Amino acid sequence: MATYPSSHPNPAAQTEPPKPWFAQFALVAIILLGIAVGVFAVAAVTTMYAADDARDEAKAVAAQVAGGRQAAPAASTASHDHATDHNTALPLTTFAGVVPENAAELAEAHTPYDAALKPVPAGDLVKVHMTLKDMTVEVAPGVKYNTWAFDGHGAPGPVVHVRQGQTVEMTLTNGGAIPHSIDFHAARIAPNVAFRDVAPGDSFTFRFTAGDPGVFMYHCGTKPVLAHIANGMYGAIVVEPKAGLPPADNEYVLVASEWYLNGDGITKPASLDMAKARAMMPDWTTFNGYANQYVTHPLTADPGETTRFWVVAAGPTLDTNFHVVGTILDRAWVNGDMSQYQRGVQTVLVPAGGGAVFDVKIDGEGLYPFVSHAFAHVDLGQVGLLKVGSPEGTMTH
Ligand SMILES: [Cu+2]
Repeated sequence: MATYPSSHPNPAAQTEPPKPWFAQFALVAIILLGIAVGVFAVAAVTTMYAADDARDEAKAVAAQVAGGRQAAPAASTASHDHATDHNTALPLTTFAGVVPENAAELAEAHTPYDAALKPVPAGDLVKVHMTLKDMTVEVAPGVKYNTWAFDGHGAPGPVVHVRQGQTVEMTLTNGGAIPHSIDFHAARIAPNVAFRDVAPGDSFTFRFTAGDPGVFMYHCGTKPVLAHIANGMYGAIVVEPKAGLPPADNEYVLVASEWYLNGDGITKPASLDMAKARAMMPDWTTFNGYANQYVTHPLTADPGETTRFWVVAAGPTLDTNFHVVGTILDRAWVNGDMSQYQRGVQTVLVPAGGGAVFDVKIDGEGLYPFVSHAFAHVDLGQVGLLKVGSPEGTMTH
C-alpha cells in the first residue's frame, strides 16, 4: 500500500514547523485517499482471482456437460430409437420457424383440423372407440413429425362431445408399438383401473359418467407422460351443462400444445427431443396440432354472431394465455367452471392440463386473431384468425 502507517509518523514531519489547519486537513485527506486506493487495489486483485476461479469452474461444468451428452443417449426413450434424449445437456438446437421454401404453398394445401364442434350424440350411452397408431404427420408446413396418434389421424385426437349425465364408454385399441393408456380429466374414476396401460394389439374398455360440465383434456398417462403427450397423445372432451348455455352461433374447439423436435422434420420426420421437452423449449406451438393453420384457413363467423371457443391447453407443459385481438371476451368460463362466467375480460390463462370456454360477439367485419398472448407462442405458431363476414382483400375459404 502507498500510505504511511498511522502508528509511524513520517520522521521528516518532526523537523518541520507545525502546519496550518488546512495543511493538516489536506494531509488527512491524502492519507484517507491512499487507504481507499489501497482497498480498491486489493478488491481488484481479489476480483481477478475470483474471475479466474469462475472460468475454471465453468470449464469444469462444460466438461461435465460434454461428458453427459456422450453418456446420455443410452437412456433414450427406449421405445423409439430415432428419438433424441441427451438428458438436459445444453446448448439445445432450435428448429423454430424452419420450413421449406414452398411453405406458403404447403400451408394452403394443408387440410386444417376441423375445429367445429359436432352435435352431442343421442342416448344415455356414448360409445367412443379410438385405435392408436404410430404415424407421421405435419406439425407445420413441410415439417413432419413421428406421432403416437390416438385415432389414426395425428394430434389432437378426436373431440368427444357429450352432455352432462351421459355415460361414456371408451374403448382404446392399441395399434402402436408400445403400451399406452387414456386418462380423461372429465372422469371421476380410479385411475389405476380405468387409465391402465394397454399392451400393443390389445383393447381395453371402461365407462364413466360425465357428471361435471366443462371442457376437459384427455391424454395418454403412460410413463414418461411428458413423452407421450409431447408425441401427440392428447385431445378434448366437451361436456355440455345439462341446463344448457346461452346460445352461440358458432362453436369451435381449440387444443393448444407444443412440439419439441430433434431435427427440422423437412428431409426426414423429426421425433421427440426429450431434453427440449424438459427445458420447455418448443420448436412449434399450435392450435389443433399444426402451426398457423387457421391463419391460412380462418375460422368463420358472420357479423353480429356469437362465437364460442372451447379451449384446452394440452401442453405437455406450457400454458395458453387466450386472447382475441380486436375484441373483448364477452363471457369467460374460467377454468371450465360452467357455474358462472366473467364478463368483459381481455386475456384468460388456460393452464396446461386445463380448459376454459369463451364467447365473443363481434359486429364488425374483419380478421380477428385468436392467440396465446404469451407472444413467443404466436411466433412459434399458436395463432389463428376468426374471419367475421367477408372483409375485403382477404382470401375466402
Ligand atoms: Cu401413450
